[in-house]
Amino acid sequence: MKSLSRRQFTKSAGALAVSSFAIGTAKAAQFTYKFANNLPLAHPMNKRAQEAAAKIKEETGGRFDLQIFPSSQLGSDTDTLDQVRSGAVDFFTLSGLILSTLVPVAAINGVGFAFKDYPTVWKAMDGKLGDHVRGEIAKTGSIFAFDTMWDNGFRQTTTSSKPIVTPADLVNMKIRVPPAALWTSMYKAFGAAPTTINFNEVYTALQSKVVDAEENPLAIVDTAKLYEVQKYCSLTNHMWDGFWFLGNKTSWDALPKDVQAIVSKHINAAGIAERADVAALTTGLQAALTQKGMVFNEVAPDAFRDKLKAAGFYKDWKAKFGDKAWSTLEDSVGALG
Ligand code: X2X
Repeated sequence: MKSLSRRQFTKSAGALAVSSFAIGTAKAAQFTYKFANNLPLAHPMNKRAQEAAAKIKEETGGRFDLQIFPSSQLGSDTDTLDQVRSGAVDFFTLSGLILSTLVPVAAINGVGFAFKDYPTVWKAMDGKLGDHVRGEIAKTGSIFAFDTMWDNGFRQTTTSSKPIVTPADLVNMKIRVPPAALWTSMYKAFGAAPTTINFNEVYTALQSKVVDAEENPLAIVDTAKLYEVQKYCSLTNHMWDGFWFLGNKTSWDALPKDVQAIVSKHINAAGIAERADVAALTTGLQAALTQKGMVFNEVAPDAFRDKLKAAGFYKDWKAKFGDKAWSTLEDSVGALG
């Protein structure tokens, strides 16, 4: 939220300007907004957000200060979703699947083995499928999503116990899943034993063997140092996951139009740059993580897809998402289930 009302700012601006001229101190920002996320500082998301913050500050002449809170510093994803709805935080990047606890259709990009590659992902998320989800997010009235979705990545499966080569290897596997019905449902369909844990507790849960497995894109396995507590990395590519850059509607509406335009321009551009970073990182990370001791293997995805099909996973989720959303997904990725 803004730190000073407009009237307070006008009253104090003169004094601040004089003192900053005289002693060279920075002017206090008129708007200080909080951006919370669950990723480590080293992840491209935070690097690009920091760059965007600097550009926004410069282009608004210091009026807008974007404060970044990485690594779930302000709370777990579940807590932070409440905070962005209430306005306690102004911006929050959240996986569409977790957002589905509030906006059910937002989980749709996470349908198992739906997306085959990045061109297909961005065509859908920058096109009709993304528009549909963004529209549903706006209908909440409390939050909205920026135009550019940020990349999390294609998710891979890590374990401390054994590689996942066929779907049978997942049976009874104690695997951590993020807090979202689609994730739990998918691992139940595989016959695994999924446990819901917010990301800020994943490292410890793996270390203490509360769970033996988790799944995340390589950029996270690396930057969150999950390789320290996981041995095997199976390239299952079972789902593509992205972050909606969410804003609190009331906070946003309190900004002058020119500030809004500068903030959205730089946030959306940072999202595009972050996509390229994650894609570039992913190609080199298998070698880097192998050096750090992880053992990689590939899988035949058809066997996993067939297992989900046989368990009724696609049929169930088509019914939950509804025909319209499902056909928008299938228009992008081809027939499912
Ligand atoms: O919680 C996770 O695993 C993460 C970081 O990938 C998400 O935000 C969904």
